[in-house]
Amino acid sequence: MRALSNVAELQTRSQKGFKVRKKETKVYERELRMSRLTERNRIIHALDVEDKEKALRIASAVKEYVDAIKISYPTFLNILITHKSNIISEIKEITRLPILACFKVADIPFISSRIMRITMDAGADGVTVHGMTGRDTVKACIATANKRGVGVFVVTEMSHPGAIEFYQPLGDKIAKMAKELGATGIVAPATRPNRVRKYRKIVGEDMIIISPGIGAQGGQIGDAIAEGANFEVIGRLIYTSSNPANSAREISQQLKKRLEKPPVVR
Ligand code: 3DU
Repeated sequence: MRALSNVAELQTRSQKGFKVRKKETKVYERELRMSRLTERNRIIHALDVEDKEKALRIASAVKEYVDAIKISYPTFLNILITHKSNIISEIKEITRLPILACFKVADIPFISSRIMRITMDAGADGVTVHGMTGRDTVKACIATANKRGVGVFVVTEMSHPGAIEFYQPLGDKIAKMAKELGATGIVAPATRPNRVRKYRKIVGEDMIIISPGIGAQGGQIGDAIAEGANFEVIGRLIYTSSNPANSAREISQQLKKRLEKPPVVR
C-alpha cells in the first residue's frame, strides 16, 4: 500500500525548500488528493439515488461511517438535468469525503481524456474507467488524471452475471495492464470473492481494490475484503434502508470484525 510516510516526507521536503524532483512532485500531487481516502470504515457508499434532497440527506447522515461516496450516472445526470446543479461538488462540500465518479469511461483516448477533464472539473477525486477499451484509452485517462492528482480505478471484471461472458476471460490481462500503467486501483467483483483474491495476486499490495456486488447482487458483506479488497462498494444495502446511518455503521462494524486489524491511512 502507498505509505502515508512517503507523502509526509515529500511534503516536509517541499515545505523546507528541498528541491523536489519532477517525478516526485507528480507522485506528491497525486498522493495529496488521494491521501484523504482512509480505510477507517472500509466502505465506499454507492449513492445511487436520483432525488437531490434525498442524496444530500443520506450523504450527510452516513458521512461518519463510510470512507468515500461513489456517484454514478443516475444521480449525476438526473440532478444535473432537473436542478442544473453539480451533485459531486455539493456532496463533497457537505461530507468532506473523497468522491469517486463511477462514470466507467469507455471511449477513444481523445474523448476519454475530455470526459476525465470535465469529471475532474466537477470535483471528482477518483474516476472509474473500463479496462476493456484497451491500453491507449486507459493510459490517456491516467495521464489526464495524474496532472490533477486524481485516482483512476480500472474496471477489470464487473459483478453482474453477464460479465462472465466477455469481461471475465480478459480480467487478468486487464488487471496486469492497470498495474503496468500505474492506475490507482481496480474494480473487482464482490460477487466472486475468488476473483478478488486472484486480482490481488496480480496487482500486488500497492494498488487499491474496490469491490461492488454486495447485498442486492448476492455478494456477502466482508467476503471481498477478506480476499484482499481494500473497500467494499455498498449501495442499496445503505440507501434503501430506513436508517442509512445505522446500516452503514453496522456494516462497517461487521467489516472491521472480519478483518480485525488496524486501519491503514493513505
Ligand atoms: O448493488 P449496489 O446497490 O450495492 O450498487 C453497486 C454499485 O456499484 C452501483 O453503483 C454500480 O453501478 C457499481 N458497480 C457495480 O455494481 C459493478 C461493477 O462491476 C462496477 C460498478
